[in-house]
Amino acid sequence: MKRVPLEKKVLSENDRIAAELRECFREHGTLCLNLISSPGSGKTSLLEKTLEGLSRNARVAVLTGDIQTENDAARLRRFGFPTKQITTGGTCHLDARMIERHLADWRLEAIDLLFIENVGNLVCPSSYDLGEDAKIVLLSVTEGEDKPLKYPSIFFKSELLVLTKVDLLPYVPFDITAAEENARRVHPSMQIVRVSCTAGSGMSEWMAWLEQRRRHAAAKAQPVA
Ligand SMILES: Nc1nc2c(ncn2[C@@H]2O[C@H](COP(=O)(O)OP(=O)(O)OP(=O)(O)O)[C@@H](O)[C@H]2O)c(=O)[nH]1
Ligand SMILES: [Mg+2]
Repeated sequence: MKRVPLEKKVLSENDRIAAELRECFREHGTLCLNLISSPGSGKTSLLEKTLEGLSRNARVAVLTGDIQTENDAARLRRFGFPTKQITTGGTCHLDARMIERHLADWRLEAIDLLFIENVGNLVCPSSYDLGEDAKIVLLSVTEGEDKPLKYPSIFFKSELLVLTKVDLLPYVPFDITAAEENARRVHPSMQIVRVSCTAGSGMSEWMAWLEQRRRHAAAKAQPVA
């Protein structure tokens, strides 16, 4: 029986669309960030806190992915920035075609910073390039410090680790130093910020990281002649 290498084909088609998206982002100087974590690690909360802290004039937009519900888009729309929900209907990750489709009626020239909140899942989203400038992985202190070792792919591919819910550290047996060491065993140059969205700690480091990445993307922008 002849085997059909379907997975490879699907992924290479995804890579083709992702490369086109990346080129578009670069032409327009749009910084695109892909936020990935287990369900409930605090992706939407981090985005809420981020949008709350931005000027009303900031040229920011959000695509947020979930299997079902518009809940996250409803939470994020309150801040007045363009926001769309991508409901996958069962698929456990976003793919480049979903991003392309949902961006079709947005003008990238009016967006400096595009956040993509992926479907809550620490495994599948790591295999799908969305054309982003950087993947960001979130790990909350209730999940266990061994997760970078158990799910190395996403920690290897992410530029930044956001350790979330650090306000809960006094109540959970989570060794934050070991978590950071584990992340750096997988990805030695990984940048790390410790954040609490409820207490607000670490938000200035996170915002500074964003600003530095945004300036970098703007400097790299190459408008089409
Ligand atoms: N104590 C504490 N709770 C938090 C913090 N950030 C988020 N939470 C809570 O964690 C829960 C999940 O947060 P969400 O922001 O919805 O997580 P998510 O990663 O977007 O979840 P999915 O989109 O379903 O994958 C909510 O009840 C939040 O209030 C934090 O910094 N500290
Ligand atoms: Mg969410």
